[in-house]
Amino acid sequence: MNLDRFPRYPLTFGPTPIHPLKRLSEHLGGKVQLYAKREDCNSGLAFGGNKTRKLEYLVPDALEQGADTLVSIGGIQSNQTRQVAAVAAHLGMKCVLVQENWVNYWDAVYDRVGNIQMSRMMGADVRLVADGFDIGIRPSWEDAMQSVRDAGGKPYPIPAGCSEHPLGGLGFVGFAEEVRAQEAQLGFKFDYIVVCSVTGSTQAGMVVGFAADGRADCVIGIDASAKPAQTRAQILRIARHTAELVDLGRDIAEKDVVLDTRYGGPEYGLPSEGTLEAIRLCARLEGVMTDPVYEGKSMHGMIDMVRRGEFPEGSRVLYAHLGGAPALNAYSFLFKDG
Ligand code: 1AC
Repeated sequence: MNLDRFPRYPLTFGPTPIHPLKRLSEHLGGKVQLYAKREDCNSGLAFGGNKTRKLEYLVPDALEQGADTLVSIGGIQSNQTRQVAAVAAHLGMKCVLVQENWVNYWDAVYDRVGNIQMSRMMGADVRLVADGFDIGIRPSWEDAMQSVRDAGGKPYPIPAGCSEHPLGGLGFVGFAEEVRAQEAQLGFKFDYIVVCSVTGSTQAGMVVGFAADGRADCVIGIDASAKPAQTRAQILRIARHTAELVDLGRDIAEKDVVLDTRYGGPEYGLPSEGTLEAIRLCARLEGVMTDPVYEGKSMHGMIDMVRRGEFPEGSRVLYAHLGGAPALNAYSFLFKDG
């Protein structure tokens, strides 16, 4: 496998920490050891997160092309767009963000706090669009790119989650390589890696990265799109493309993509009772914050699988914490009583 031939522009602090979730593991019976790898504190750029790791591989391409404006898309409380705004500010580039109406949730301040507040504060041109949730390529985003061209600028396209970008899977191939190096220091290997999936390139990159040592199907994706067929197809397609890019040396098969569809409901962006219980449990036992859109759903999945005995006794499970806590402000009503 050859990741090193792709230029990487450093935006993160370096390898992200791994730490045990001791009290949560004990609370759940102590038969499975849970750990977290903290992509949520990977950078000093507006709280970072998984997209910042991916953007390290897109930025050299944007600079090479002489682009002056990063153009991205997500929901109103998109973490992706906040991270793109931060990177644009850091590089001295302009930024246009299309924020679609992906979530059926109305809180008085939903479009003013959290991620979108920070994007505005970092100087991004934030454009609210009424279209609903879809992880594919969107006309609103293509229109935004055209508007930059019409104004004489040079846009650089960064699709939702960086996922449909040809280089979007590389960052999380690097994540797997980083985990392998950390495992060598820890003196053990993780049996499973739990990760939230919506637009697909985070899990796709991990599948390729862990395929290198035979662990592709140890990556347990937890669907948070509530449209898992589209998410699964996108993971598989991005993983196959990324495997070719890095010369993995073998094809990615259907069975390499494990996507658990039990925890994504009731809808994208809306938590179930189980999501909320997991968010509170993790916060109260570990002081680790997760959100109702992404990480609360993967935390729910991991906790529920431990409770059901789905991980064999003695397993070590690594929870990939991808970020997302800035969106919590937009859901303050749900947590008004804690
Ligand atoms: C859906 C890409 C995504 C975000 O935050 O915009 N994770």
